[in-house]
Amino acid sequence: MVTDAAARLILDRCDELAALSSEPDFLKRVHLSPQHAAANELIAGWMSEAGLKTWQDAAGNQCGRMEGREPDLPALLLGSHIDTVPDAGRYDGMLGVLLAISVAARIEPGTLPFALELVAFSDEEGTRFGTALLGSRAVAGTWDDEWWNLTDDDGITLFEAFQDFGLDPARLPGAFRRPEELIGYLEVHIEQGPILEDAGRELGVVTSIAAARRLELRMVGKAGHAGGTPFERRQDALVGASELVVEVERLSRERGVVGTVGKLEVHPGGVNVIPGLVEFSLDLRAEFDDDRDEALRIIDEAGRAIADRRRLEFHRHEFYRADAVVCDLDLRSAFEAGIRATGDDEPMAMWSRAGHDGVAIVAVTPIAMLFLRCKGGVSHHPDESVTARDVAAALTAFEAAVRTLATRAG
Ligand code: HGY
Ligand code: MN
Ligand code: MN
Repeated sequence: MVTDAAARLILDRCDELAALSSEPDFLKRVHLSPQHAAANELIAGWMSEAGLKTWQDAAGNQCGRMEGREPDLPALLLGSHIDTVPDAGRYDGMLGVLLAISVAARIEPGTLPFALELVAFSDEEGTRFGTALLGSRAVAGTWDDEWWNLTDDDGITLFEAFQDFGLDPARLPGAFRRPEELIGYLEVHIEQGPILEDAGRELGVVTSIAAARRLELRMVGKAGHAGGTPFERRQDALVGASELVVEVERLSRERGVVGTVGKLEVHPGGVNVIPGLVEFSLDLRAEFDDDRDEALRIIDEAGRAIADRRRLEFHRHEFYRADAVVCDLDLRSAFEAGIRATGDDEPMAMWSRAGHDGVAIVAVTPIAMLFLRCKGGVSHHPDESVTARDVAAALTAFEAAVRTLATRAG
């Protein structure tokens, strides 16, 4: 049985990682940053203490491996991500990596019928370059060389960021894993929503990961004098964009999808100038691809209608798309056995409204996820929090799931 001391160790390590931030007043750790390098080093030390051989792969992911009964067996991969959104909580991603390390520390090396590999993915959020899952898509071998030209807010390309980090872009294919090297991927993550807490459950098993699309939207009007321009002559890009923002929420509620406008920039941005241009983001998710795509079609239609009515132009550019991913039933049943090992005889199942690295990894091996509740369902916020008791339950379930797969594999 897992002690609270084991849970406390994990929470203390989350606190240590939370100190590795590019910002003094809040947590932000992005892909290929000095903070990412420091986090990899800290995690490599903990992986090594747990009995793993460690390396940083050609994409900047921190990896570890424990051999099974014989050398070079295919591996069960455990992991999550260590990058964050701006002003993040300290458990989104990191908790899953640290739980995986604690599971490995509880397994006797050389005893499993498969190898155990751990990975701390370097970029699940996409905070620095916009496109997400750059670490896990390298592992999955689904890399797009177009991404080398992505730039961050300082105009640094992904290619240059690799070099600055000490990685050689030409050697990226070294990170690609082949299906025959892996037997599956397990990830434990905070739910990032209130469903488990509202149901009074510590843990839940994930059925599928949301279908998602992310777009940049633009409303183009005409800047003008805030005093002298009569309303009937205005082409106010901000009023047009605002109508669409409210419509995204209304349509999402009506259609049971999840649309969010998280970024919005007004140009030219003068207090006495009618906005001529608004650039804003759309993050759209649904349980199924068709629901996502139909909702986007309707939002697009609404944007055009608002633009027509207000003599504006409406433009959209998609920069991220991930179709819904179904979790593997065998791996999922191992997590259900894990939940039962904590005394919960009716494991709760739910689809993940949040995206995860498993969306990329499923291209190379089957995946499954276990959720643990987080206080108030809060995430992507410094108030993100979990209890030691729930972390202990998650560690018990995670270890039991690995041992269940080992027993099945004989
Ligand atoms: O946005 C998400 O769903 C994830 O936290 N990256
Ligand atoms: Mn996140
Ligand atoms: Mn996450």
